[in-house]
Amino acid sequence: MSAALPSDPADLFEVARAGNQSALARLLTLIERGGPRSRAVAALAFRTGDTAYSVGITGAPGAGKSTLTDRLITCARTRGLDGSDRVAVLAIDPSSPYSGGAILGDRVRMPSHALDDRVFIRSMATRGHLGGLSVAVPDAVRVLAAVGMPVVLVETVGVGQQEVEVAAATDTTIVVVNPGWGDAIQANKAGLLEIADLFVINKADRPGARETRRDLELMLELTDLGDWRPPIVETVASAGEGVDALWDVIEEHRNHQIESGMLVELRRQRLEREFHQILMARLAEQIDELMTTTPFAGVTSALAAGDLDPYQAADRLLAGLRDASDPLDPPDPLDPPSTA
Ligand SMILES: Nc1nc2c(ncn2[C@@H]2O[C@H](COP(=O)(O)OP(=O)(O)O)[C@@H](O)[C@H]2O)c(=O)[nH]1
Ligand SMILES: [Mg+2]
Repeated sequence: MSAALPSDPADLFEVARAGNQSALARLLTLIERGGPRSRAVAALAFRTGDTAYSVGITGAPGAGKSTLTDRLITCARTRGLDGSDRVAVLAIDPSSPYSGGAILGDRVRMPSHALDDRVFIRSMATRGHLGGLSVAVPDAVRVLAAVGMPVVLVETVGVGQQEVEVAAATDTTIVVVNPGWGDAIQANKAGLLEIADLFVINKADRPGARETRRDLELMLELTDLGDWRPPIVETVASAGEGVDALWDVIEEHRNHQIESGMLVELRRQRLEREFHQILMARLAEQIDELMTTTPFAGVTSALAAGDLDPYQAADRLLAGLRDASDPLDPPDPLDPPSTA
């Protein structure tokens, strides 16, 4: 399996499409790292037009997301989605117990899964990727789709705003809570409520599941819902209880999205958001670069000296960005911005 992999992204795709998991892992590493090769991989994946149905699993640390994901892999393998039994997992939660492409638990209990080339599991970090998680994850999902993965499960810890956004960028978003959740996690409750297509009360073996359900139902009543009312499913992921019912609800939501035309519309909106994120990240990068150039150091000193107010300083910088498209006529940033 350690045969040398091609370095050209197009060749890597070909090998990955033939089922080579190391090649697929390499493609995702390139995506993570950012830079020109990442762009090449992203472009190749995008051009195929292939899509995967993505399911986000988010919630507080310890809620049971990884355990649940583990169970959902089994559902995907045995029941499939849309007639396919392949499945990929992207773990964005750094504490997830996946190591070296193996998920602890099932793989240990079922050694045959260790060689299961129909399951691909990957933890993701996005240190080098411009735009961070919110751009790297959609890229990664498209790479997985392009090599033939029909379903991608994305485990994200629902604490930061960016993580919540990543979870929201999946076709079906599952918010995992536990009994007693109402009092425990106030911080990002509103954010999580907003993105949930369905709720899972995991650890339903513990006291308080009924109260948590009531709590959620009450909140849903106060929320302006569209034509999909997020169902609430109780599970005991550690024992595999309720997971089949959860898979049913995922399928239901997927069918609803397809039949209502929402899937196409939401994917279009997400692509637009992605485009916006990339633009923002690139502009931020350009601004940082400009700030290190001598003329713009002048703007900063003029600001410090009180000759420019912060708005004027920003005007100068933006004028510089606009005019930077003409490298033969670099603008003097201390000149008043052109009114053209
Ligand atoms: N009692 C109980 N424990 C569970 C259940 N599901 C998961 N756990 C345990 O909760 C802990 C955290 O689970 P994990 O899946 O790593 O949570 P994550 O941080 O959300 O991914 C582990 O010790 C699990 O065995 C459940 O349904 N009931
Ligand atoms: Mg986890």
